[in-house]
Amino acid sequence: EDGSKLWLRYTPVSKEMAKNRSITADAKNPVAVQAQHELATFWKGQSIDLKLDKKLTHLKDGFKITGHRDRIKVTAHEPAGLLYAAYHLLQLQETDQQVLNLNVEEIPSFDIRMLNHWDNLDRTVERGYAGYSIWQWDDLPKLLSPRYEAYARANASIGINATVINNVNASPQILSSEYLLKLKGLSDVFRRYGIKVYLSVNFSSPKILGGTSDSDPLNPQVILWWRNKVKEIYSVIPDFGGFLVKANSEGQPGPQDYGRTHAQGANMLAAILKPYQGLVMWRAFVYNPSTEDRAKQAYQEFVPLDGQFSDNVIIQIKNGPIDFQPREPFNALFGALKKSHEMVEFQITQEYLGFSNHLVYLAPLFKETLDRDTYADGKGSTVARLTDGTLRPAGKTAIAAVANIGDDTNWTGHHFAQANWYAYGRLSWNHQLASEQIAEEWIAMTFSRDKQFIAAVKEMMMTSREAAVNYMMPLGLHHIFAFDHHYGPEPWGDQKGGRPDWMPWYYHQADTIGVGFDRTASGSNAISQYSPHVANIYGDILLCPDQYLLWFHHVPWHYTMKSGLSLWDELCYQYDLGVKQVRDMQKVWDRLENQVDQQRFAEVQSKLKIQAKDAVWWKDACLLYFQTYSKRPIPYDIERPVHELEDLKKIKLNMKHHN
Ligand code: BDP
Repeated sequence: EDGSKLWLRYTPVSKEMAKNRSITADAKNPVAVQAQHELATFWKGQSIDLKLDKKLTHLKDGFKITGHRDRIKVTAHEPAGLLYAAYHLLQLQETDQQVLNLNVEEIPSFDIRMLNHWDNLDRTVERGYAGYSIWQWDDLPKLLSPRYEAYARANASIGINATVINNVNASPQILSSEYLLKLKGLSDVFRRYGIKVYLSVNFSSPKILGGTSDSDPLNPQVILWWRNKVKEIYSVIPDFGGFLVKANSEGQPGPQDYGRTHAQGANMLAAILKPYQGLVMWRAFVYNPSTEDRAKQAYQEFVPLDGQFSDNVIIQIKNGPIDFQPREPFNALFGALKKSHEMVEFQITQEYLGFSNHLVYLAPLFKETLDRDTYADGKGSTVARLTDGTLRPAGKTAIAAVANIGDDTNWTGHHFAQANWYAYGRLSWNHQLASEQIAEEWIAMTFSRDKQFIAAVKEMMMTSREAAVNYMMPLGLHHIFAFDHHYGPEPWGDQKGGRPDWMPWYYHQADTIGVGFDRTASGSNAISQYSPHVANIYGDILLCPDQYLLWFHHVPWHYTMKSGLSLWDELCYQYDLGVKQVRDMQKVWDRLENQVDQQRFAEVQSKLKIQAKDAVWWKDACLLYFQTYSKRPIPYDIERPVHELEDLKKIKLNMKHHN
């Protein structure tokens, strides 16, 4: 049992049962045929009728299911809706739910439910912790690995319908004719599962690949190059989705290299894609080393451009204002852009959450952002409702997340990291689902349907994200990771000559008085980017929730917290709690030994050991380091540090980006 089957463990019906049934589809579309095939192979009931109904536009690519187990009718507006309905039925079957009197109507929350792969053409993966890229470029398009279909099927089973197959730090080479043909090989497989292909593009492609004098978006030669390239793409891949662009960010080229704005750059591409119904996802992840607080920069850059973006441009915004930290407040851009389409970008790959070594269930993190009320259009302006078309008219609505998939046998490095891929897909389909429900489904389909087993594992998953925050960066601390690889703690980190906005001291601001980043009016005033209601809460030290305290405030060590403890003591107890929570996760897992296959049990068990050791490492490193400022004792009822600070400072992990 190597985990390669993910949550797709349906067992085929017997030959006997298969004989006298009628599972019919009135559509000949390959996606509809796929739906019929899945049900014919795995559904244990009698008759199913799959129908397309062109009138049911309100369903989008969702579906309606009526009837009972032995007589079911599925209707959809799109062929993909039939496929999603098939997986819905199989999920009910696999999780032992009643299929009597079904009357289900599901309409997806977002039109475009997208994965972003940060895969390079040499098959390394930026921030990938599950081996090399699954795209075998050397063999494409001739040889199609069976993994491509398995990948597409897994995505379709949770509603994902779009994939950006290459890194946002994009090689221009992906747009070469040679690679476009390879891409066609992939897109032909994905199409049967309702998945469209998108590409990350390098803004300098015209110059590098096409030999134009520059890549200025207003240069007619440049525009002509893009126009021809886009034409070529659509001649090879007629349903191509569009471009994702990281421009003028972390050294990537962009329109600003030529004195043009993000809007000018995005609109140039959008105009060319428009006749093909193509889209531009333009990333808002921009910041520069300057005296300005990094957390404020994307807002400062993009808000003045609001109203200038074409209607087939969507601004793709990371969930928080810095960078996929274990916990961040929501990005102030959500709602602040009033006339531009916005979408959320999450990170499934655990760049800042212990790679594929730590068990961290991310549904609660995703929901924390989606459910946050920005108050941008009054009460109820959650990030989800601002981006799903409920509150503001939108063209196509979308959501994206950076994938954690690699060529490891179990796809994601850690068996439980599969749950994060699953959870992202389920939430992109329906952002109102509860994290608990998603966990239950996933456990039942991946491990066991035993009620007690599900309850125990769910409990472990549900605490795991808080545990990680507690042992890494409680109370709003952020970005105190080791330089570059972002695995272990390095609150003391200071690379000589390095960018200040990549140094931990920039973020924690520890001194003899206290710790935390003052983002109120007396500090960087990042708080002013939020709507007044939110700013009043986060900006007031008395009202600010503990979980964001050190994000927004520089707080004295002796400050009395809501708990009655001093800040210093509270910090110590939080780190200690994180360690204890991981120890508890170990206990829960060990107790389940007889209920899990040997291989997955042992593999998860040994990952939990790493996580427990890392948690102690984090706790000791952070407490011993911050203690050099607080000059206060670690409360005596807490486990004592087992490391010397000086030894921890010497740890040089040989963690390459690509391990
Ligand atoms: C950061 C990663 C970096 C990415 C960048 C991005 O450390 O590798 O290229 O985000 O999102 O989190 O562009």
